[in-house]
Amino acid sequence: MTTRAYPPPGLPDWGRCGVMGILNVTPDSFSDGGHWLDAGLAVERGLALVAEGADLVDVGGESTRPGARRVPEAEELDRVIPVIRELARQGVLVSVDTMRASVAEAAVQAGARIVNDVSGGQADPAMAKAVARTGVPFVVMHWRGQSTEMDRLTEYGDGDLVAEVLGEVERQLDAAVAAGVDPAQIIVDPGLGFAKTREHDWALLAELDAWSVLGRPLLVGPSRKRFLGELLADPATGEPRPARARDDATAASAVLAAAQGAWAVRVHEVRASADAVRVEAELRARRLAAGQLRSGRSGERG
Ligand code: PMM
Repeated sequence: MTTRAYPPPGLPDWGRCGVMGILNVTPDSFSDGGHWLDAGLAVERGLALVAEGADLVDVGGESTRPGARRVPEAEELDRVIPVIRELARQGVLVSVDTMRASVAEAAVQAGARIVNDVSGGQADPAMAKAVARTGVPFVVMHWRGQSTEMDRLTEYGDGDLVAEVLGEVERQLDAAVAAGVDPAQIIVDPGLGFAKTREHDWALLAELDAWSVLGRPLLVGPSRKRFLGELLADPATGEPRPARARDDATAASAVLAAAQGAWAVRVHEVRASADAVRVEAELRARRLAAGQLRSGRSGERG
């Protein structure tokens, strides 16, 4: 049966799957690179995401698309800090999407309330300690290597893929906790598209409820990803559907993640997913009231 996770302490409980709007302040992200590089435009975009129903906004200054090269630290700071400061000042719940401890700490000082590290602390050995110092929630995503190499890191055993990924994430969690991160502050993420083939992404999306064994809130990022583009490929040419035409499929994935108990979904185009998770929550409430579902929560504090 599907359980729904409590949020980490200090974050609001939306009573449904939350929606994290994506704000990539980068020239080269795979579907929206270059759109929000100007800080003023980026802030406007962040506020627009909230107006469309985002519960929080994830601000990133470094693309993690396959093949992307690292951005110098100073440039990453220049891109994200002014945007985070202004959005936080205007009351927006902001997470910072970074693999650098220094950026994470500066972002929290500027008002970010969550650190979203796609490497789950593996890219920068100082990250977990920095997160422990700040005390904010920490997204630990399943990750096997940098963007330049992740497409070569898609070998998994012949057995149960979901169990294998969960086992790797458990080791990432142990490392974070050993560095001082409070387990109650950890949010987990299967890392769709990161060191994964289309088959892997589908297998993970089909079994998100298995993640409740970790007892942590689950964030899921299907937005505009390759597995959706390949599903919707042009029947005549076999060309994947372009990234910006994958938003309806993203919303469908979001609601299916919500139905499997996800704490939040991370999406570029907010409105459809925000509406979809509200439909899921309403239906869930009615099914609960009618005794068709048992209530259940994972991620209990402590
Ligand atoms: N995907 C991307 C970037 N950051 N963070 C989390 N927690 N989960 C994800 O799946 C994720 C992420 C890549 O997508 P983008 O470049 O369009 O932001």
